[in-house]
Amino acid sequence: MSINNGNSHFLGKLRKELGENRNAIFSFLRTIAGCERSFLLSSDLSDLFQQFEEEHGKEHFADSQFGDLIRGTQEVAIYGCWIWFAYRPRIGKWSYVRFHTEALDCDLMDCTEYLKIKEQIVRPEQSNDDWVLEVDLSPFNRDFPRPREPRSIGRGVEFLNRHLSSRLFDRLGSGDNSLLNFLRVHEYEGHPLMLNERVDSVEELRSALRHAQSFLAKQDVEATWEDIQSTMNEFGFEIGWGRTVRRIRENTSILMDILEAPDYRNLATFLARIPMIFNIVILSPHGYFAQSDVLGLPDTGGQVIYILDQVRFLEKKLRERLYQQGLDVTPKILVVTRLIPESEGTTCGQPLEDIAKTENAKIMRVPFRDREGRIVPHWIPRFEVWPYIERFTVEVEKEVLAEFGGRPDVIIGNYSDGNLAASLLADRLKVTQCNIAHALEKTKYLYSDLYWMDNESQYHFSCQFTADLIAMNKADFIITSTFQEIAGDEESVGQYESYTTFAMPGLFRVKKGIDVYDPRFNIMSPGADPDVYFPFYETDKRPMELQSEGKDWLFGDAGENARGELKSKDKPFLFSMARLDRIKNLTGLVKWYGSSKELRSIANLVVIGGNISPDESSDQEEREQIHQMHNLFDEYSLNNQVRWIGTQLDRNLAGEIYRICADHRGAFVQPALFEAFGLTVIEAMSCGVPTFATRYGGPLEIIEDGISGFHIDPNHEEETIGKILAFLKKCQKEPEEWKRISDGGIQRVDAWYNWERYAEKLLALTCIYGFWKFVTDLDREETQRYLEVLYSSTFRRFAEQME
Ligand code: UDP
Ligand code: LCN
Repeated sequence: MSINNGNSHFLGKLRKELGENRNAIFSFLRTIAGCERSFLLSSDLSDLFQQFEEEHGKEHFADSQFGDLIRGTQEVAIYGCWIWFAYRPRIGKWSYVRFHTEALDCDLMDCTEYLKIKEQIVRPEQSNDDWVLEVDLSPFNRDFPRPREPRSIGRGVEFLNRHLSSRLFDRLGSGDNSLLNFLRVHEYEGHPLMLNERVDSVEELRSALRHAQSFLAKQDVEATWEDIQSTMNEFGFEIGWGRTVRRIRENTSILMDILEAPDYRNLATFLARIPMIFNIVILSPHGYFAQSDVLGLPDTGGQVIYILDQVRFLEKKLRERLYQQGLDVTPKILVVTRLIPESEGTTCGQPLEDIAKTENAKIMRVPFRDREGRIVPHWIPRFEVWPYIERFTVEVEKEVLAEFGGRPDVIIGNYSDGNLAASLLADRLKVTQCNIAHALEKTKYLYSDLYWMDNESQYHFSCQFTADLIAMNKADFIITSTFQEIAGDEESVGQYESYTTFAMPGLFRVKKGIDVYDPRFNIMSPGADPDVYFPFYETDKRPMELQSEGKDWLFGDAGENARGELKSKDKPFLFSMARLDRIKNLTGLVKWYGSSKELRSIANLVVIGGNISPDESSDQEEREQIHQMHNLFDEYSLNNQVRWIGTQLDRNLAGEIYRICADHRGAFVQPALFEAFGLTVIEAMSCGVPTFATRYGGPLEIIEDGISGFHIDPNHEEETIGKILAFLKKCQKEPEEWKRISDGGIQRVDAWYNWERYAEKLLALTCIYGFWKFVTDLDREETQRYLEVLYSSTFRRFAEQME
């Protein structure tokens, strides 16, 4: 084991404290051992620590290394006389420390030793197996520079630009032609773009640019490419430099500057202006994917909204770009999903569907097939799609090539299954791959890795986590909605970070699965469609029919798609809307409300989610939640104060319901046990509804507590109820308080969650990472090969067993 200086200092201090503060440390370690549990989470440890300090005084570990260790520990493993601490002193950094409770000594260990202990605890029969498959991607990335500061995490493109420009500078100095070659590969339907064969070396390019510049200087800035085309062709230039002389001048001059001395800003600007994106494939295989009547169906939620909005804004930006580049080309976007023949009431059985509010974007549906090639007719949960992905991808390849008449320019994967399919397809077609996780399941389920075998028949995490590892390491770039999605915060582990080091006993041991400092990560938050989610006070934009339909759902007869009535209609109401998954915790919210007399006296409650009749649901978890919801209504007699709407509402109508909630001076509550991002949170905020949202996941970053909404901890019921009550009471006395938070939410979304900016950046990233892939020798051939082995030896084996 090699210990660097920082670590040896840390260990030295710990050992010194062991000598000086022996009794207190020993006593606390014994408290841990006394729990008689094999693992403790950070919250368990912090409860024990708090209790210890209450009993023994705070002075023992004030300003101590041991105290810091306890505060920064994410997990404790207890095995025999050893207590192991997985210590995370800061974002993305981990150390493993073990104490011997009898000898009272401590050591720093490497992660493999720690993982082995965890494996021994879970599967003693496999005891200390040195020969299990150990996945370690670090050797492949050893030479690639990466940022060091947590603040640089998720700003990969900025880092990459700096790195690329200095590399390019060295290369140009040594007469390298890579930039030139890159400019020459671009073509559209057989027509060359940017440069023709007259320019064959960097010297010739410089000379052509000089000629072009003196020629352009004499032209009218408003003249178009057609006006100057023949002369430009003779110099060696082809269409793509700009529509007008003004733009063409600008671009030739940026390129001259780059050839002189590459500067990262110039390089980024120039790359983003090259016409290299015409056709985009977006993969989202699982769930019901359609434009209406699917939201809220099992496994069908924010990802669908996200993609449909993304497509509209991407197409708009792409059209604007191509126009500015001087091309009269209509870009094409295909969202590829699975075709589900048995999906009555939706369009999920149709092979092609035009996407509304776009010119040329379509949903393409390709079926899942079994081994014999028969179409799988029914919906299947996202955890069970694995055996079908490979066959699906092969069929998608044919369909996409036929639809585009060629290869796409970028493939964007969504969620674990879409990202795996994107990896396979991008590999086969040799195009740039972008991943969007939306939500990684690993952090959602406690010990989903360690005890994977216990849950395998329901969740198949063997396949999913292997697929995640493959896809996240194969992608050219990764988009995340928040920082915490990558690297968590000071206290909690990020979703991607949880893939760094973990064990799945009996499957593999992951020593280094991902590095949160990887420059492929880019944070780009989605937005909320401003045509649908706008402030309640913009009355001109609110159609009367929608308002009265919304009020009917809230205050009219319950009918068979709703339960409960709001008897006092003038009260403010708390509102929540989500898929009826356990993790969304809508039943938790109903229970909090039911059990709080005070809350019930101040406000009503409205929840939208699931179905009223369990027979209507095809999903086991949803059926359980439906039963639980009915039980809560009965147990707390909620029929006069809670309206539960159990049907899928069109999002324009849902938008209006947020606004009616604001009209009533109510609040939105997002009570999830974990929420990866939380589109409903930004929707509610955009409509001006003060929002309380879970502190576990994206909402922690979206909302600034007390300014643009509030954080709640769904595990601390009383505190949460107290926080909501305090706000409602304050608003009764000081109505400006409600307005303050409502305005704060609107401003926050305006400033940070914006689809226009998102689309602009996604296109720029595609160009820059495409260039990276092309010009450097870093297209990671070795990594690809390694991941292929993982795919065949592990993923495929487990996926085949599922069929
Ligand atoms: N939604 C809806 N009707 C429903 C349930 C959800 O319109 O009955 C929409 C909601 O407005 C949001 C999306 O579905 O746009 C859910 O996204 P979110 O990110 O909140 O959660 P997810 O379902 O993706 O986990
Ligand atoms: C999936 C989730 O679970 C949500 O938290 C996100 O908002 C949604 O996808 C869109 O990315």
